[in-house]
Amino acid sequence: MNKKDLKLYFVYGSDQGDVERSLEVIRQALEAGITMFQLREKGEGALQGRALLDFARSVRALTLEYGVPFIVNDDAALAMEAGADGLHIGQDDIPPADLSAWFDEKIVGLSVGNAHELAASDLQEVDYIGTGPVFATQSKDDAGEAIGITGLEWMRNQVGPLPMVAIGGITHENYKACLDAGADGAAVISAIAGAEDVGQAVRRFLSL
Ligand code: TZP
Ligand code: MG
Repeated sequence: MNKKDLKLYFVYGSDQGDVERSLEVIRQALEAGITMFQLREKGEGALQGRALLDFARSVRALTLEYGVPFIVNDDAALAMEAGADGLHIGQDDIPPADLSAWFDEKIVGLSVGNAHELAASDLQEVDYIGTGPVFATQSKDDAGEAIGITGLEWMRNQVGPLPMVAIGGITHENYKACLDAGADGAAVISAIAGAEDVGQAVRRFLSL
């Protein structure tokens, strides 16, 4: 992968099944210049089955239109069926080495938040890591303790040149500090999805 794609990585789902609104948010974010997109379908009202596949295919089409890599969270089968560019997995998901050969040429991201998770991770088949939560987040109940800028710096020193994206509580106010700590970019949910003007929020990140 190109680590530049991690610069502003928007993570989002159908927003409690409201597909039309969600696709509009994603289009606005793409139009404004997000560099990567992850479909993370979680929580109350999450789409399932055919509806989720249809949604994923719509996102696939949109991301192709803008030439932005499209990553699916957790669900390897959905990533394959939707023709995604890759998969993002957590510590409790399928180990990267057990993924089907289909993913050999795709982008595989793994969440690695701290020393314990790093020790438990085989990074051989991993194209980038997502490190956090850097700051407190409302977007993931089991995100664990915030590692702060010092945690991010520590991880950069451990993983050398491996592409690394900061995640968790990233805002316009702390984005630059994450880059300065060695992150190639930030993965963001609420500071984009929750913004009054999605396009403006994206452009402001990209100007920092
Ligand atoms: N993984 C670690 S923190 C987090 C995920 C998915 C949530 C990030 O969301 P936000 O709203 O940008 O803090
Ligand atoms: Mg997961």
